[in-house]
Amino acid sequence: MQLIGTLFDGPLDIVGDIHGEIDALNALLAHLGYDERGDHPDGRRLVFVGDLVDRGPDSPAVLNQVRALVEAGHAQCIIGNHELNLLRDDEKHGNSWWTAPDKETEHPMQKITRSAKAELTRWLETLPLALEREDLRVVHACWNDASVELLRELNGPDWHIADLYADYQRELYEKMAELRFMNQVKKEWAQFGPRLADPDWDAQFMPFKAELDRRSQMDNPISVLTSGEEETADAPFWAGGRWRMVSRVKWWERYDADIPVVFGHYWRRFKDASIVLSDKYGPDLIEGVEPHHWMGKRNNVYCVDFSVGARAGQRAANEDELVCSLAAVRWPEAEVVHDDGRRFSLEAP
Ligand SMILES: [Mn+2]
Repeated sequence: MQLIGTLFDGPLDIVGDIHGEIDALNALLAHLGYDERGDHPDGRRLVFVGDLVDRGPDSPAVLNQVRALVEAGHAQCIIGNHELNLLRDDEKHGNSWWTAPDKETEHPMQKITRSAKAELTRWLETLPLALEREDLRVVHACWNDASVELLRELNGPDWHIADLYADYQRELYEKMAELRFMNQVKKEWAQFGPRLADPDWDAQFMPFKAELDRRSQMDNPISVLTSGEEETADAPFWAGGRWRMVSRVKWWERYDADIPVVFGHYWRRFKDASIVLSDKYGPDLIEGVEPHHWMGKRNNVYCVDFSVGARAGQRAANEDELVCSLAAVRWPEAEVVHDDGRRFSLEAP
């Protein structure tokens, strides 16, 4: 399979993270001009940046719809960190509809059946981790040249992303065990591990845990592309219910290539974004960047994830759901279209 694939030719509509919000997807596709079969009168085609699932009410419907669009040749789709969790059957907050369908969920959610799960797993295994062409790159979280290069060299028929991910993790742990590093991690864990989920802990920096966490992310190119670059934090910080020793990197401030990148993942928000938005990863990395401006060192990088994944929480809290939205970037027009029909021009990259 193509881990790094080739983007369709012609005009594209690149859709941000959907997170199970099937109504938002249908509304957005209608505003973009697609009919119910996914045909567009101007021959446009869709690209999905991943994170189709979790948090919203109907992840199976979104998967089925995107799969049908892909199989009909109307769309391409790449893997996000949430699809990676599904492929690994790794239970995380918001994905029990897939990993543990008998469990009660925080918000109402359509569950997956056993047979649909097997079939959708086979489909997800066919999806690439990034797409590229001469004038554009699309990835879920981060375009990192070294990681893309490693994966591009592996393009071939036999890969399963979940197996490849497990290989990278195993290699790292073997390397760290040889260096007797894991003994240090264990010692540190015995001393401080139980406090990591205690907000009242006078948090100590844990250098061995920090290094293991950093390398688990950065030595695995699948992790880099699907959830971004990370670095050792200056001090422990509290986010998403635990103390963390590594923090996310604004990789776009280092991105120095001519080719623009469109990606999702980072839960960008409008200025007055509501309180239910996740604090899972700590600070908002896109704070201060206008919602419809290019960003980064070369002003040619754009995040199209407008946090529609927070809508389930907003519904439950009776908040204005339109603070968060689903959006798409039209290319080459460089226009952003939201699921309520609002349109904004990006400046030239
Ligand atoms: Mn993501």
